[in-house]
Order: sequence, then structure tokens, then C-alpha cells
Amino acid sequence: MSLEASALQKARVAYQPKLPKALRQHNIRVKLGAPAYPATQRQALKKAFPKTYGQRVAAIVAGGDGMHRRPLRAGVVLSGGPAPGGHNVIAGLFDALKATHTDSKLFGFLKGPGGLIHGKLKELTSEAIAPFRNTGGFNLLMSGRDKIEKPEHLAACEKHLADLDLDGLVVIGGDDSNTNAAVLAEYLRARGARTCVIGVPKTIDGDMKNREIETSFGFDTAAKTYSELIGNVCRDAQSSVKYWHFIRLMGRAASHITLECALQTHPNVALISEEIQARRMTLSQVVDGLVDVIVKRAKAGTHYGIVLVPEGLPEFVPEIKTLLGELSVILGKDDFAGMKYVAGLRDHNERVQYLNNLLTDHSARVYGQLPPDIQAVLQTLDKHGYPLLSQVETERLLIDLVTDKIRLLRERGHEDPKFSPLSHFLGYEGRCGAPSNFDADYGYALGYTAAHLICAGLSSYTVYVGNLTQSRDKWVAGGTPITAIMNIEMRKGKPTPVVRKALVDLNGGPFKTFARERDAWALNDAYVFPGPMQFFGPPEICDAPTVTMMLERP
Ligand code: FBP
Repeated sequence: MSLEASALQKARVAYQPKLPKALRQHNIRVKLGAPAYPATQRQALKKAFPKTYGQRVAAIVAGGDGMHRRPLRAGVVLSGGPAPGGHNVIAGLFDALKATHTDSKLFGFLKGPGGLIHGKLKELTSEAIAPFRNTGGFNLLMSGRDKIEKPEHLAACEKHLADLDLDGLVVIGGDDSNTNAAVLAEYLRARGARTCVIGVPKTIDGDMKNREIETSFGFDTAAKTYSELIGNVCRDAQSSVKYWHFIRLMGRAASHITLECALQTHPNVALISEEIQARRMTLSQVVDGLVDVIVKRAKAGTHYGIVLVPEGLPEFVPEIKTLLGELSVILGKDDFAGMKYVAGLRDHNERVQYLNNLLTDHSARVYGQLPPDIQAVLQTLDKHGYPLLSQVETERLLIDLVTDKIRLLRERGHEDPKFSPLSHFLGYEGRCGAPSNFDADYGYALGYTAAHLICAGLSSYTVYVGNLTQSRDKWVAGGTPITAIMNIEMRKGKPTPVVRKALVDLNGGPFKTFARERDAWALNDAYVFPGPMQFFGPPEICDAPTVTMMLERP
């Protein structure tokens, strides 16, 4: 018996991802179609990306000569939060490069875009990649959130890519990282550098999608992992019959994960940030809605329940969104000088006082009402200038506010439901699990396709693999020009071109299905127990995509 790896680990490493027929054939080539343009702000984007704007959509089709005269040299970087399937993107990229020419080489930059800026890398050989096939995590290369934006960063990247004489660089990341890829591609093209830059859609949050890109890899595994655990908590709630579980789920901005988990498990309440924003609800109204369900269930003799809370919620409650926007400008200005100044102040009270003086009256009032631990978290921004929402314990905040409201009801002689709350955060435990078969196959196909886009000399493209709700053999592959999926947004107080984030569409199939069912789920126990993700067995159990995808692309 080996203690170095579990039996499942060994079996997973040996799994051969199912490569779509479109990529399996020997004779394939990249065919260019119609030019692709962004939905809005075309002039501004054309100005920002004169060399890479308006490129043509690329599709992988049968009919090439299958022979490439020279070995290819490529680099790869993992960017942002880990997502299951990342190692398979690298494996697919490596295998396709080698299939193109056995002397092709792949280099991995370490710890994210910072590795590219500082020239920290290692060669990825067959032996180096082998133990990482079908494994979760990004630990083969590690990741980071550095941004390639300053002129000195771009120049350093150009130098390291030229030193390695790379044909292509593959950036595996979400919307910000694909934005990085577009900026670097434009810079390299303007400088006449030979390296092409290709992005790959990654993020457990599921918000890097659009007409062509059906989903990001990682979403499927993360949602299935969380849903298993939520199902277990539902069972416990029904067994112990005494706790209200408030479960916060990762997803920095969009509520796709919460919605998907709700569709998989049928909780009593699932808050969807995009709806709260659209209805311009205050925090107090959100809390009223929760209390209403708790009271109704208590009247029916049920003193337990499950509430799903999306991590990004605070940003979608209009009054808090305004506060966060103001804090971002104050803390992010002059390259985070504001944040450094605040951190240097003597104590928490002094920091709050300082910020209150700079905030508008309304935001100062909202900030002042938050518990001190949340106030403290909001004094820090990440490298992209966002507040660190993954560290805001929104589920606890909601529990506190619900408890206060119930106390008020009791004092006024109205309702007096039993309310014993427990809080959970399902976040990091969903980001590095072994990829589901879907993510293992999808990641591998994305990497494989990236190699072909490099081979065709394309730059500033995000890989797409589509028809994902069909059987693997029907999947199609190609590339979408990154500028076509961009728009202009305010970042650190400046209008900046960025890849558009996809929020939950309130008119889309997944939300409409949820909205139709939720009243029944609130009062009756309609829990579903998805159980642990399965790797081996019938395809309907092992290979199924998310409910979201099935409802979006039936
Ligand atoms: P990416 O968009 O980079 O994939 O990261 C997503 C995410 O997992 C969010 O869900 C979460 O808010 C954030 O990363 C946490 O970031 P960090 O790893 O820096 O704590």
C-alpha cells in the first residue's frame, strides 16, 4: 500500500481526457471567419487597440496538411485564483505542441504574471507534467494576481519572451487576465515582436462567458463540490431540526455559483445579488425577506433552514456599492497611496475617522453602521483595485441583522420564532479539487486548441471550445478576438478597456427556473442531495455539465 498518493489520485492521473473529434483528426487547420467587434464603445476600443482590433473569428476545421515544418516554442502562465482543470490546460497545450513537432518546447512562468515580468520560469517536460494530469490546483507553476500594465512591465515581458524566442504565450485566467493578454498582445504587435498571446477562460466564478465562450473551466467542479456540501448540510438540518445555516459561497462579483448550487440543491433561500441590485433593495429589505421565511417556517413548526449567500452580495446592494466605489477611489488613488496612508494610521478608530471625513455623508453613515471587522476588511484593496470581498463575512452580518429584527419582533409582542443560526463559508475548498470529468476534458481541449491558435500565428484571441452540452465528439473549437469581448469600465477612477464580466441574466433560463420554484423551496423541504462528484461510471452521472449550462443552452 502506498501512502504517497491515494488510490483515486493514481487513477485520476491515468485518466485520458476525451478530446473532441474536431481536435483529434490529423489534418486540421485554423479557418478565419468574419471580423468580430465589441458590442459597445467600438471607437474607444479601436483607439486603444489599433493593431489587434477587428480581428476575425477563428475556427478549427478539418483539411490542413497536418505537417508543421518547425518545432514551436510556447510559454504558459496561470493567473488569478486557482480553478480545477488548469493543469489539464497545460497538459493539452503540451500534448498538442508535441503532436505538432516532437522538438517543440513549453516553458511555464512561475507565480502568475509576476513570473513573466521577472523572468522566473521552468521548462515543462513530459516528466514534469505527468503527475499533474487531471489534478486540481495550480501548484505545478503556482499563480499570482500581478497585472501587466505599466510600461516597464510590458518591456520586461517583451524581453523575457524574446530571450526565450517564443512563438506564443498562453495566459490562463479570468476577465482581468484576458485583459492583460490583450494589452500585452497589442504591445508586442506594435513593437513588431514575434510572440503571439492567447488567453484561456478560467475562473470558478463562471463570469467569463459570452456568446462564444459558453463557460470558464473550473465553474463545474467548484459548483459540484459546494453542492455536495450544501446537500449534506440540508440533510443535517432535517436531522437536527434546530439550526438555520447561512452559507456564503465564493464568486467575487457574479452570483452564478450561488444560482447553480441553488438549482442543484433547492435551499430555502438563495440570495441573488443581480436581482437585489435590479430591485434596488436595501440591506434592511433583504433582511426583512429572510425574517419573513423564518417566521413562516416557524409557524409551520419548522425551526431550521438553509440560506445561500453569494460572496459578491455587498457590492450589489446599491448603498453598499456606492460606499465601495468611494472607498476604491480613496484607497486606490495614486497607485494605492491612499491605502498605504490609511494602513499607517494609529488605530482602527483613527482609520474609520479619516475615511468618514472623505466619504459622502450617506456612505459615511453606511460605513459607520458596519461591524468593525467588516470596516477593517474594506480598508484594503486587491491588486486590481477591488475591495477584498472574499474576506467580508456577509453571512455573519446577515445573521446579526436577522437576530436584531427577530428581537425587535419579540419586544413588540409580534412573532417570536426560534432562531439558532450557524454560519459557513464555502470558498477555497472548492477551487483546487480534482477536476470533474467535464473540467478535465474541457481544460484539456482548451489547451490543445491554444496550441493550434499559436501555430496559426494568431494573437489577442481567447480560446473557445463550444457545444459543451453535447457529447464530447460534437464539441467545436476555435478562438475569439479578445477586443470583441471588451468594454470600457472605470478602474482606479479611470475609464479602462477590460474584458466584460457576465453577471447573472435575470431573463435567462437559470434565473427564471429558480424564480419559478423558490417560493415552494422556501416553505417546503424540497432539498436535493447531489452527493460527491463521480469520476468513473455512466456518463449521465460522471460527465454531465452544470444545470446552468443545460438551461442556457438546452
Ligand atoms: P479568479 O476570478 O481569479 O479565478 O478568482 C476567483 C476567486 O476564487 C473569487 O471567487 C474570490 O473572490 C477570489 O478569487 C479570492 O481571491 P484570493 O485567492 O486572492 O483570496
